[in-house]
This record gives sequence, C-alpha cells and structure tokens, in this order.
Amino acid sequence: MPDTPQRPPKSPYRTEDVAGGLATVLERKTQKTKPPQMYQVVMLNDDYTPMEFVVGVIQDFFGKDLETATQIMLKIHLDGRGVCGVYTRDVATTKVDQVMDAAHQAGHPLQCVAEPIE
Ligand code: TYC
Repeated sequence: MPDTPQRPPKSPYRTEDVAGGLATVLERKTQKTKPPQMYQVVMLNDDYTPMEFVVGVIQDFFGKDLETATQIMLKIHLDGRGVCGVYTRDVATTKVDQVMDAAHQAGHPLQCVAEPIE
C-alpha cells in the first residue's frame, strides 16, 4: 500500500502586514476538511483454505453474520476476490495483519490485501 504523505492542517488564520509589523488576523476562512482516504480489504481465493475457515474469518474480523459471510466467501470462491470491508488505512492494515496471522497459525495459504478506493 503506498504511504500517503501527511500534510500539516492548514491554519484557519491569515498573517498580514499591519502598520509595519506582522499581525495575525483572527478571521476564519471557510475550511474544507477532506474525508480520509478509504481502503477496501480484499480477500483472495486459493485452492486449499477450507470454506468454513474463510466464513469464520469474515465473521470474526469483519463483523458479518453467518449468511453475509457465506455470501462473501462464495463470491471470492467464484470470482477470485471479494471485498470484506472498507476502512481507514490503519484499520484496514490491522484487519489484513489479523487475517494473515490467523490463516498462517492455522496452516492455510489465505491471502488478503488493502487497496485504496476512488
Ligand atoms: N476455494 C476454496 C476451496 O474451495 C475456498 C476459499 C474461498 C478459499 C475464499 C479462499 O478467500 C477464499 N476450499
């Protein structure tokens, strides 16, 4: 995932030359705060991870109920990939790490990645 450089927030105040010196003008300009870049956590199909394990992971780490988790798992199985959730960068990265850890501990090759959206 690319590391987006973080800019400091724009100051709502202007600094002006006033009477030969600098003065901070306490006039708030309209400030637009952009929503954060969001990331989709995409799970990938493989030939070895059991379907029940994938359903359990989607329930446990992405908060889906059994029916929704089963639908997502089947979509991945048929299409090769599927979105399990959309989060800010840190949360998405944590989900990826949690899923990969759980899969590795259980001896399954399950893979997932975080992708920036829009
Ligand atoms: N294709 C796997 C199987 O047939 C099931 C599976 C589904 C694996 C989704 C990974 O992300 C996955 N056992």
